[in-house]
Amino acid sequence: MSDPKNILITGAAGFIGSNFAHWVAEHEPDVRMVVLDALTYAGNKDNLAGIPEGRLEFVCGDICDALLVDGLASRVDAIVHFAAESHNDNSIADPAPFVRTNVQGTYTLLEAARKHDLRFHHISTDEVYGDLALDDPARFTEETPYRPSSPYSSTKASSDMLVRAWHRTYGIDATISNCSNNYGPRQHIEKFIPRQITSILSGIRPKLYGDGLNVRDWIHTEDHSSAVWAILTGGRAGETYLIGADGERNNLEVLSVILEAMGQAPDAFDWVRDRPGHDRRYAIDPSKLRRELGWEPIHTSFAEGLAETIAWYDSNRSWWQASKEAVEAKYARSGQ
Ligand code: NAD
Ligand code: TDX
Repeated sequence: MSDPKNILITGAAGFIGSNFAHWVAEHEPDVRMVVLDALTYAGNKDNLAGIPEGRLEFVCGDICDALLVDGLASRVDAIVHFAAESHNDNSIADPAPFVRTNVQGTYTLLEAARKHDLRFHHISTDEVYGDLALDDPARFTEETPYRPSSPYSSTKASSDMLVRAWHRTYGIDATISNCSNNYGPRQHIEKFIPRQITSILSGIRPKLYGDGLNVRDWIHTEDHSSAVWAILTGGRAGETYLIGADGERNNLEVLSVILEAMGQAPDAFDWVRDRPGHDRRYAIDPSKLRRELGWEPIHTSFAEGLAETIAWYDSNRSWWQASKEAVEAKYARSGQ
């Protein structure tokens, strides 16, 4: 058990980290947050708007900057590490920033946690386990062997290995969570769900990779936040927890829900080139998290969560409109 009152959150100008910071602001009134974020193309300081100034200090900087990280670590009692290069398609086009941020950045934070004896929670992904066949009854568990497929997932797997080694060798009080695909407000429009929503809002036809039958296990980002808090405060040192909300759906099904909710014809989309090495199916067995920490998701209706997400992109056009053209131009260059 830990009871952190001052936490350093990395990557909280991005999608999941910002939603976590809002969750903490709302649910944990005694906790003060320091956010370290480099504001890459994926970071947006406005994502933290609305959190009272006394609750959160924003520092623009790189998690690979050991001096900066050391200074911030000396002022907190825990690190929650979200910062990463997070998009598979980008990692295929240019893996270099993924190796740097995801591997070297995690190493830099672990060294600071070791020096200052901090609680450390590492945010990872189900993609470290590779993929499952569509007809396989199995789901990923904490015991599933690592078998990452993409440059992105292999750097996340590497960062998980560093965390495990720093726990075993140096005894740092670390936990890891591997979560499934998140959806919700403030997700970058390069990702599947917001790309399709913002395309429809812009009069562009949605794009489906390959045969559209790849399965992802969707969880609302607010449920991810509550699970991370449960693990940060109640998780056992050295343990891994899988986070998922029984949300398996193939991409065609997800797109169909979006098309219907937005008043489009069921076939109003284009099939495009598949992603090289495209993982077929992810599926999480979250039993350990539920059993040990009593966590339960609150967003149990995917259709409702998606409708709220569509409404968010509709009423926050200034958040995404300026970047839409460039994102689509980049995809067009790779035939997607
Ligand atoms: P995101 O791309 O939206 O945000 C990443 C944030 O990290 C951005 O604000 C960016 O500016 C910051 N960042 C990148 N490089 C940095 C550096 N060198 N120093 C400091 N800050 C840096 O990502 P996301 O989708 O919110 O993912 C957050 C975390 O959750 C990642 O670790 C990702 O692997 C993990 N995850 C994501 C999903 C998902 O569905 N998106 C699922 C499971 C796990
Ligand atoms: O336009 C698209 N059309 C399409 O069919 C895009 C952008 C994606 N896809 C497919 C590819 C995947 O099967 O949709 C699925 C989801 O794609 P992404 O949103 O790129 O997510 P994914 O590759 O599954 O990875 C996500 O979940 C795990 C996050 O981006 C990762 O950070 C996280 O670790």
